[in-house]
Amino acid sequence: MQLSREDLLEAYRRMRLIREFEDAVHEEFAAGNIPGFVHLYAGEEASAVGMCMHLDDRDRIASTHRGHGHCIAKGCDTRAMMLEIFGKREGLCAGKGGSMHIADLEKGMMGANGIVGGGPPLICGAALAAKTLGTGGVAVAFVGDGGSNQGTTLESYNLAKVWNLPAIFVIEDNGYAESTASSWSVGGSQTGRAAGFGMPGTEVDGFDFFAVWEAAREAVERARAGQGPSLLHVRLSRYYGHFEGDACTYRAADEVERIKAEKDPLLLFRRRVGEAGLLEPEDLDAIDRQAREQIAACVRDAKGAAYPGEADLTTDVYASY
Ligand SMILES: Cc1ncc(C[n+]2csc(CCOP(=O)(O)OP(=O)(O)O)c2C)c(N)n1
Ligand SMILES: [Mg+2]
Repeated sequence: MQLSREDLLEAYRRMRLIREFEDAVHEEFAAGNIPGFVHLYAGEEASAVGMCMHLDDRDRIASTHRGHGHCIAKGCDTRAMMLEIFGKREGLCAGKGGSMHIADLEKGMMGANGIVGGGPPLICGAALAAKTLGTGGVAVAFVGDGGSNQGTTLESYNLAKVWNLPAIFVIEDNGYAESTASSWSVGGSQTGRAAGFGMPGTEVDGFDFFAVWEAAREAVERARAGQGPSLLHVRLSRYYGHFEGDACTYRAADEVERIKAEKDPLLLFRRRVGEAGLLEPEDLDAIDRQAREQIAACVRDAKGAAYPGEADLTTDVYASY
């Protein structure tokens, strides 16, 4: 399996859309236009996109509190997402979820999650359903390094193994859980933990889209072939604070600037496809322009849209089956 020219353009488009989306949300939050708590995914794009490029409508993902990138990578509509984050009625969840509870079940995006470690049990259910119904689908949980220490995550590894589920755990290790360094808080190693549960675990350079794509390909192939769960330990970095408003006193002043200059995932992608003669800079510049315009339009629409009204208060409270 190889990446076609269309795949490369699509991967770059999704990564650029995530970056533009997050930069725009950062600005709008600072201007006081967005209610609630917001955690941004900028810098981590290669992880969500490298994995989701292998997924289709059969497949489910569970996200974290840092969920916008996972949504965009899985194909959620950026306009409906932006409206949701602004709390507007036409948002993806009718303006009732916001950033941390954004979901789109039609796209197999089971939700951002305010509960750290909440995603892994969900994907065990989704993977069990896929296995039982024989859909060929896989289920992927994105989990932070902090989330990797939750009992729910470790219990899910065990369930996924004993039930031989088409499940993949993507540990997005951005070096911190809030202000706590993962080098200080994670015992043993992520791949060692995977081995302890009898599943393959792979260390992945999360700045390198191609490395994530390759490791994800193997994990998805295994899952679809009925060979059970896998874990990827993806090392990456977040560019903004833990949440919008975080003063980041626990990080060296130049830490992020250095990473941005040396190994930004979009920069690395551009360099790699350029050196290999796979895409022209103009192809990528056109995507940059389109993404900027698309996200600017989302923000304009979100600002102009209506909030839910009183009559919306009691709808969407219970699910009907
Ligand atoms: C069960 C639970 N405990 C604590 C919190 C508070 N909390 C929110 S995010 C966070 C840190 C998560 O770190 P990590 O999993 O590494 O994800 P990152 O923010 O780095 O993407 C914590 C402790 C929570 N939301 N849920
Ligand atoms: Mg973290």
